[in-house]
Amino acid sequence: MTLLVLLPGCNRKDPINLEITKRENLNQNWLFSRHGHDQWLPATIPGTIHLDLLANGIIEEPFAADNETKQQWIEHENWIYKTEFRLSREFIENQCIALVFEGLDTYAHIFLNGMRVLEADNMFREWRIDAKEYLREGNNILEVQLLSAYAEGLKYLKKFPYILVADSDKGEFKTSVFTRKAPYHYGWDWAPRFVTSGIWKPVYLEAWNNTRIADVRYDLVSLRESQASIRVEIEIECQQDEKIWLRVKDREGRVYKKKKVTAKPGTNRYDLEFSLRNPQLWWPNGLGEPFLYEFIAELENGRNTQANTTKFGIRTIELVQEPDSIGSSFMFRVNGVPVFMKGANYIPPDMFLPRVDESHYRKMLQLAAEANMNMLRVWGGGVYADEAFYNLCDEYGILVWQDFMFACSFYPWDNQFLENVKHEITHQVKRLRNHACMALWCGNNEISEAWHHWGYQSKYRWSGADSAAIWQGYLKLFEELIPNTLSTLDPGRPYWPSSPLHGWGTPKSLTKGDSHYWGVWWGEQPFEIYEQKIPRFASEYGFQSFLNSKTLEEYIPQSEWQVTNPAIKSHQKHPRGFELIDLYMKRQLHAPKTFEDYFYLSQILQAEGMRKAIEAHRRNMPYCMGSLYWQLNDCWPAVSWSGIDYRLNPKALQFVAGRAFSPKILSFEAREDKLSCYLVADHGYGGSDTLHLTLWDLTGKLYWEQHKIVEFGENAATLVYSLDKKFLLTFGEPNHLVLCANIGETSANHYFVTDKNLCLREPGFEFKLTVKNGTQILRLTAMRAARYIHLSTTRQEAKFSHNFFDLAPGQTVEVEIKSARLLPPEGLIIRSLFDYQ
Ligand code: BMA
Repeated sequence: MTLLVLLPGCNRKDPINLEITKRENLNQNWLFSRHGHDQWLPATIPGTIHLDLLANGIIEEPFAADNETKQQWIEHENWIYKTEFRLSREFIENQCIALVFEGLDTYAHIFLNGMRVLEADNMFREWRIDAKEYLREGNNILEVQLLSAYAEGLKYLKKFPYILVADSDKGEFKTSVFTRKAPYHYGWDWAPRFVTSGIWKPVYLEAWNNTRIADVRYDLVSLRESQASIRVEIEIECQQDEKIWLRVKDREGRVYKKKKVTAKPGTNRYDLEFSLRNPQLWWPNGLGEPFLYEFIAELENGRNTQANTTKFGIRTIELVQEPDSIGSSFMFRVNGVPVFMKGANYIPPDMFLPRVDESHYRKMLQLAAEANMNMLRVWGGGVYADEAFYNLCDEYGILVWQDFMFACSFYPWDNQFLENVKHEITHQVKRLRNHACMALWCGNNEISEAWHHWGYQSKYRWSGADSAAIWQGYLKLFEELIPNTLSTLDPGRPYWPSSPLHGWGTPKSLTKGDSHYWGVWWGEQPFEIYEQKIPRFASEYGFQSFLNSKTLEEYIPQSEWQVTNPAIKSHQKHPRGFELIDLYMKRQLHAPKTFEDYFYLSQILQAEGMRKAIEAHRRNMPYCMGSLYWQLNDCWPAVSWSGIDYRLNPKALQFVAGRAFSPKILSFEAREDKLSCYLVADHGYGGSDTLHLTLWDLTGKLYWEQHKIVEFGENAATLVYSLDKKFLLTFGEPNHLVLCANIGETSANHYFVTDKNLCLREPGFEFKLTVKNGTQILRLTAMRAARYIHLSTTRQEAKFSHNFFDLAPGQTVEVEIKSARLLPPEGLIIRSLFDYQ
């Protein structure tokens, strides 16, 4: 939501065009100092202490080498930020002036012209105070004292009568749960520990006279094909009685509804309802256009107008949990259509978020959309994402599963804490509820699972009484406070108290609710287990891989690239990470010969595991109606579960998941002697076509083929062909064979043995680089079967539209290349699994 400030005369078509809210941006001229040291250095606002120290040369790049360990002193210090700004008489004479901090990280004492005006203690709240009486014409001074979040949390911890848990918190004392601050700042199994401080979002003064639009809420009341009915609730803050006009219109000036009211001192709420004929709907990615209307809510008081512009998508969304013979469904229905959710879990894209700009979010969400994703889960151990993130999700048709920021820990439940959380929830829900992308609110990540399955009661020696109190605290927060707040602020959207419903070790986790299946990785089970453990909705599952070499090189020189090197080790935050990668590598692939081999091998290992899971989930629709892997992105250059690394360079997973999430896929399921070929099609992709099946020797000899016209339903997984494995194996040894299925552009390959046992031969690539309509195209053919082909370049940067794909013998593929200059043939590197045997 953006506040549109109309400056005098800026909209000449409007008869009434004077402004009533004015903004005085206070992001400039800041200096900062360490408390007790009188050295003032320039600061960037919005920002964070680590970035200011870096910009002033006080610390080195925090992500380089193992600098993290050297920079832990920062979290123990208090920091002071100050700025001076001038105000005109005209500005000062406004009847109301508010000082607004959109975000303070975290414990902040604010002084305006020497007077203490605010104490803040929650990173996720907006802070707005009446500042008029403290301001003066001419020079003004604003000072922000930022207290050590660790020290403040520690005071709270020492007073709190129970031992709470925060296993991810790497501090000496686990203070993170006492502080409403991004949990991942304290360390996670993919994040370093940087407990930041800062004015992390914009700060400004806002001035107006008598009446102000404080909030606008859009709700779809009803939807029929020919008509949508929309209610707009406008919240007006008022000083003295005033007659005002309220209007809802569009950019073209078409007025949908107007109303004359008398605002009373305090907060006033007005409903305006209107209908739209033949509404254009907002559809998730892949199912249609995510159409957005732009509405302007306007306040006019005879002297002037104020306007609020909101993009609003018309769509219905339901979470359908219908009991069936096995358990209950867990399915989203959008505009009446059941939609299989395809996507990943999103974590904050940096440790230092203020430096992430809109173009970074755009690039990331474009990658998600290109990978055919239609849902991201904003995971509860990070932050409520930036406005740009939700705007882009609206634009790309990516639904958001929104966790509240609580993860894997137990939190206090005293009144002060709950009151603080209530403000946080209120602010965030009001901020996000108008977004078409918002699908679901979720209380927390894995806290219910932790309570029931992680053995904390005995590990932390909680007495029966302590256990009961901690669980009551949990219920107060996630079963009372949050749902109660939502019931007035956003009753139409589903609320899910904790993700997942049941722990992955219990059979119930597969019959009802959502599931985090960590039998792979944490449980060391083989990837094939994904084919048996089918949940109703997979909201997490994952496997680690190395980042891209180019990204790592920026932070750790090649000369240090060894798994035992301290710098490399510090970029792997899972205690058994390398060990587990090696364990699975031994099962699936040949061991890496050099450190460099890890980049490719660990990435295809991860991609292959995730492919198995995604395809199994989709083949089992409608039993399973969602597949969100862990995790989309990274917050620093790390070895992690992500498919896109910190620099937004895609890993093999990003390409492989993109194909597995295609609207139409072919997928083989191997069970004993049977090989079943499925076609999974999204809504609108059903039909009939010719299925081609071919069985090859890896060297290129065609043994067997079959063509058949098959029919397949939309929004369904259809078994299109059943094969007898024994029959196929009469043609050759299993390690020499590949079975290929094709329907038009859609294809799938089945290998009869694990990759390490495949007898791959030198693929005999032939390629040609051409230019078609200004785009460089690579036409690539393999003479023999090629597995996990990796295209890269020697020097110049280039992006490939496809990568990490297989080619059947004689098959040709066209790949688009994007680069600043045309890529010369000698600049192209083509490798495949054969090169790593
Ligand atoms: C899930 C997440 C995170 C964690 C990931 C990998 O449980 O919710 O807590 O980073 O697993 O271990």
